[in-house]
Amino acid sequence: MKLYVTPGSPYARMARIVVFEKGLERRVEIIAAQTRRANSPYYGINPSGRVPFLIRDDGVGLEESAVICAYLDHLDGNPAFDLPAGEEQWEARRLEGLARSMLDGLAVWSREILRPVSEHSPTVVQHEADRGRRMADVWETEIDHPLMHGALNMVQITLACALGLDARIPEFRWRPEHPKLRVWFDPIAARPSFAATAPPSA
Ligand SMILES: N[C@@H](CCC(=O)N[C@@H](CS)C(=O)NCC(=O)O)C(=O)O
Repeated sequence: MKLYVTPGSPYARMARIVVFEKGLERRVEIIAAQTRRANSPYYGINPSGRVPFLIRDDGVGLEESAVICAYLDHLDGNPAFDLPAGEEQWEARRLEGLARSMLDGLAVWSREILRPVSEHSPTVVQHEADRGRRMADVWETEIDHPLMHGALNMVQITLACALGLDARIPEFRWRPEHPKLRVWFDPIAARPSFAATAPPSA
């Protein structure tokens, strides 16, 4: 299989983490895609131009980090990161939505500051900075939830990839005012799968 990524994409990082955690390095070739470039040859592979993108062994392409992570996790018939089913699923899905929402905002912020300075929108930057701060405050409380502890799951992976965007966004300084998040994040960030996929600083 081929997994198209960029080194700074938090969504691609989620898929790369699952590859590592599931020991799929020999089955999944990681390929750097040229995104956000006019006429990139990558558009011939994935017309949306987004990463992550997984080309399965049967040649079928999959988009969306959540779908790709679930596919890779289920390959061995023994999924490790699935969220609970039954009545418990609603709590799990609520938290997954909250983590994804934070990640989506931070991804917009990091993209905005990567554009040429003359194209930065102060309005977008302020909006996302405010959102990022509010979401870190929410997570400082939600981090006590039992699902955020114990075996790694998709909510934990999503939140850790969101918080790890501080490497790309110097102004996203969540650490000083969120001590519980810090204590939660540091051991996760030290896992080999997270260390190997840490985003380069912008
Ligand atoms: N909802 C998608 C988001 C993927 C996404 O937005 N990826 C960004 C990188 S962080 C991308 O490929 N951008 C390239 C572009 O917009 O052309 C997912 O979860 O996989």
